[in-house]
Amino acid sequence: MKVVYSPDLTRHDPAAEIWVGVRIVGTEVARRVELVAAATEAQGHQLVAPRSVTAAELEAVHDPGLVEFLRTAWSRWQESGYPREPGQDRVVPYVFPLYSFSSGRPPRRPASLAALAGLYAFDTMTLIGPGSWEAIEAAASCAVTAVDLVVAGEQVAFAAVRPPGHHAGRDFYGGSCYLNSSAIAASRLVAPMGEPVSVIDLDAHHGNGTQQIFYRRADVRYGSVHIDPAAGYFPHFLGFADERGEGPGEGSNLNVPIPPGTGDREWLSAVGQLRDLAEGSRAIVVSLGVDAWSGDPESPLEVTHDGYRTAGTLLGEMGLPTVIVLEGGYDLAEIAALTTSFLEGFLGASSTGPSG
Ligand code: SP5
Ligand code: ZN
Repeated sequence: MKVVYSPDLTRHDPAAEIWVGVRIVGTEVARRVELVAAATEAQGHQLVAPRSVTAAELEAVHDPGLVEFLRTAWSRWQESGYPREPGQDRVVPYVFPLYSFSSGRPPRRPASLAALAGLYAFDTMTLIGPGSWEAIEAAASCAVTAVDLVVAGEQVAFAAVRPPGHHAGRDFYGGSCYLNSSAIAASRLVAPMGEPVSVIDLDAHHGNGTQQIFYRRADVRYGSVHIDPAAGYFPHFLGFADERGEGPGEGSNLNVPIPPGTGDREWLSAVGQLRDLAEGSRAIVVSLGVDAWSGDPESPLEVTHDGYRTAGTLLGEMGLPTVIVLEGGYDLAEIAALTTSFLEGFLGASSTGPSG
């Protein structure tokens, strides 16, 4: 299997998260993806460099205004002087134009860059600094390169990337995510592979961004198993079971929220439901977050290494062309082993599965 990876992915250093107004140490660090890439290489997989993602590929799922903001925010932040006064060395929003704030009308474009950040960011935890754009773009480049490989006939390709993407929507970023690599990959798969394409999201958190991008689309289905937002978990406002898609997308969105403490048995039964949603798809994208692992600092789920291996088996058995994209997973001692467990399960099943 080919693993698409770029050293540029390590250039993003958010350095911190602003959580309940307090600057705390961030867990979405560059080392995560270095460990994953090294472990896959040690297992005999070949690391390949990405080609550049095109503007058209980005804008198939994202608002050009969001892309332009992310591309230019750090240099504009420096020009605006915030690093000196008040002494903030990362792009952070401070005011948010809520829907009802402008009586449902589209908000004005503010003159202040700190205010503009609030037009695109939905939280204060997702900082932008030097090198952020290069890594954000590289993650999308790795995702479309993995698509190229699958379109060219590979059964599966793995985009070993960060920052993650599944919380980023058409015109918003947050949850440590900026551009949605999994959604970019899924959208890019539709024309060459046919529809539907399904995104199966195993990250511990609901992928509200992927859901939003495809909510009214029938060509890409979205299914997710995640920590129940009703139990008090991020992204709090989305990820409930009654979100089933709308209009042409009605029925093509499936959320399986599960309570804190859930272990392998029930998590894997939910993965089975996601597999059913993806039945009949021409290709799948796996949003592979490994933060459902029992010791992860960002989630209270209790999935084991064997659980991830079996999830890999369940999805590999589908025998469909598959692009795997790394999402969350924050324990540096375990992220590589969890990822390789999934990949071993997947590859063991797909090599003996229905389409060989
Ligand atoms: C891609 C991904 O897994 N994003 C996860 C973002 C979840 N972040 C939630 C953060 C909630 C506050 N965490 C503070 C921990 C303090 N101990
Ligand atoms: Zn997560």
